[in-house]
Amino acid sequence: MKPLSLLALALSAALLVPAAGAAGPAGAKAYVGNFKDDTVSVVDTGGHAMVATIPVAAGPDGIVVSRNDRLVFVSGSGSSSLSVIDTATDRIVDTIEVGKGPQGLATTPDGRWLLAAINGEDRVAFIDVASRKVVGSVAVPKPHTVSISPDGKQAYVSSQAPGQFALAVLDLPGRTVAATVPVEKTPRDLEISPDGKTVYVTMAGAPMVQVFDTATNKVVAQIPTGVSPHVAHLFAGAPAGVVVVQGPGELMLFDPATHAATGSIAVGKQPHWVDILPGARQALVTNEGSNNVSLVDLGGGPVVTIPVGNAPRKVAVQHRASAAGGAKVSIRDFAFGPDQVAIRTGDSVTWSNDDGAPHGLGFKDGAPGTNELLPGQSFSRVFDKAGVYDYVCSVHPYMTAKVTVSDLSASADSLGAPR
Ligand SMILES: [Cu+2]
Repeated sequence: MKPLSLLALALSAALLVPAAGAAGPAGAKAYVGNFKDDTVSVVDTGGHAMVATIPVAAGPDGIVVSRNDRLVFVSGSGSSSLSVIDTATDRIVDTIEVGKGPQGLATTPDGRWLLAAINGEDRVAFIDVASRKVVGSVAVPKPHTVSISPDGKQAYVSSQAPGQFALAVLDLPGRTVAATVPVEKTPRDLEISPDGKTVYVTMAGAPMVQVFDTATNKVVAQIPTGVSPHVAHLFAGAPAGVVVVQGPGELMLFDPATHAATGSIAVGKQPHWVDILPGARQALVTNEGSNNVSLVDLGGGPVVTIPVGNAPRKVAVQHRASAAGGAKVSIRDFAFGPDQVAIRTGDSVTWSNDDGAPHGLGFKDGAPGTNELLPGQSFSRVFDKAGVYDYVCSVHPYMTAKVTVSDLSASADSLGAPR
């Protein structure tokens, strides 16, 4: 083989991915903010190991994974910026200046907006995810954490100004404060239920979870807990609600219908935060006092402990088990099988040439394909925009097929289906 063709082969190989046995995480990746290290630990929840450490803005506090799983936003509470991590490379790709002391973060179900509690400037910032620019703010005294309703229309914000502790209810389309609900003690966290009807609130010095009805903003129940509950959350599709209880170092489980405690699972020291894994059967809890995370089976299986950095606080897990999930198409007998696949925005399609002859991929929208997909090779494309994508084999144009991409926000994902 001539050197030139070797180079051409190497260039085309850069676009190709192995058909099977690809290296990389076995499960969704979790991003853990280490408060005292100014780093984020990346944990492979399938392989039970820390796979990367990423320096971020000082005092990592809020963390969210974008709805399409491609980016992670981390607020530096000791800075004035958010660090943006690309999940494909686990490197910082951007820094967004948002104002002094950013804390809690949340994204809208359609993935378009990121809300950031700018604690040092008494406002909640609205960030356009596509342009990564702050486009507006709503005044809220000492905002700490943010939770967005499943319909994307409201946000609840814990407001920690001394003497005026409250839950601020924001109207998102109007970018206004719709209501201010006074509470007796410092609100620590609040989380809206998947049906949007309930908010679970924890407060400093109160060994209970207060359950608010979002229709009336009144307390309708209290769930007694051990000392220092930090976060109470009912994740979509999960078999039980969970409460991270710092004093005893446990994840308490509760029945969302009766608000009764149904069990508890021991985790590490001074647990801080929790997120759910895809499938909603396992949760990941950060242990600030023991510098590790606990992977907890909500059905009561063994707890796996994974070391991370110094003082892990917030954690966010990717919404899907694998970035290369999506759909698979096999090329066989001079045809695409199946010739129609349906995926969601952010998903990928992987084509493998399982035929005896070379094929290719030509996309009608002009996106790069390949003219040389040899037997045994495969090719992947990520689809970020909803639509119908027709394609052909670039070697045999009579081979036609299509990919239908629907918007994540229009799917059941935001309405309580397991994510
Ligand atoms: Cu072909």
